[in-house]
Amino acid sequence: MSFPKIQDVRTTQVLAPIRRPLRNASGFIPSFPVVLIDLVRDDGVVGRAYTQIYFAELLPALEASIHSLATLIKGMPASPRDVYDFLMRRMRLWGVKNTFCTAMGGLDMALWDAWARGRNEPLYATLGAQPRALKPYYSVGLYDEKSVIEVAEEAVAENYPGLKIKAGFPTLAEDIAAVRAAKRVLGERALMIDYNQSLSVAEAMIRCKALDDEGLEWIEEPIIADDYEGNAKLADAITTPIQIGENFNGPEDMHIAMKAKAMDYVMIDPQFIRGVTGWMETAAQARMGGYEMSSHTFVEASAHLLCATPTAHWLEHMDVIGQLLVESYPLADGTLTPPDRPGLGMEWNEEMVKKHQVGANK
Ligand code: SMN
Ligand code: MG
Repeated sequence: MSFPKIQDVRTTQVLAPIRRPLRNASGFIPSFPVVLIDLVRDDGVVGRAYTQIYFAELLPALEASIHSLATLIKGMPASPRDVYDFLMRRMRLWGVKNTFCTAMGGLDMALWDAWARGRNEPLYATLGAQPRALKPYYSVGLYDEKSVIEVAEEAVAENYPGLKIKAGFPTLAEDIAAVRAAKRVLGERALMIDYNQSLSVAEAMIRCKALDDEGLEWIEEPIIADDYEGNAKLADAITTPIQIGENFNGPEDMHIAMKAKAMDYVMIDPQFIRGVTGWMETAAQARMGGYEMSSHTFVEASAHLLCATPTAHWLEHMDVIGQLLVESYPLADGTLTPPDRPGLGMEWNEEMVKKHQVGANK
């Protein structure tokens, strides 16, 4: 059997408008800097995916990384697993971390999208899974005791079974006040908080202990993400589950974090985990270790991937590129099921993309 080959990789830098600008304890994201990827195969199938970076200033570097890797794989058979293995070998001396990691994740997602489109089936089906009604939570930024009421009401009005807010105010009292105010509105719905790595281990120990009886679904990234030893101490001392994983650079980091017992739950990011291929390698580890696995951003790819994840937990619903898509991924009755369109099911809304495009050929 001969496989179609990778002919071209085209990219577009955009600043994707988001519903609520995202403030967290470590920075501010007014709109989402994203690189859209169109991977063209020589049989005419185009695979679509995107990558994101948190600061507009870094967007050109992300786009350049995608093109650098693309030059290495052009002309190769467009088999996602073979391309993944080839790049891991070819990049061994330099490593595939950070921006190259996300670039590779984006290319891998585009290759899988093309693969599934070529078979005229949704990605979940290509992965041998059925569509599932996933549990989405509404994910927003840092809101204090007063302003959190409006977002919590939004979550309830839209029937999300959960809400995640950022934490990490100057004082613990402010964190607790925001949590309690949100809880009052949410009732039985889940509440998660995310410190975005802003605390020292000592401070995290104090704050997490103080928050331990607030009925939180999880406490996310209280300290530096790859301080696995520190995370393990917290996970041991705190009853509320400690959640990490969005900063895992590839499935190798899941392996290391599991060995360190660094978390109770895991949530991985489709680009940072290195695409569909890296996700499936991590999902297998999560099953072995018995870890409930949630997703980080990338609603579209995550929706398909969680259907093929044995320990699937929550779907993070932070709509980064919904406004740039022809059709988005709506909630129904408080659940989200991936669409049965071919591949990931994303088509660019050209008009909106043009409007938000960055760079010379606008
Ligand atoms: C987050 C960080 C950066 C961009 C988007 C989202 C956050 C999360 O850590 O978990 O939602
Ligand atoms: Mg987070």
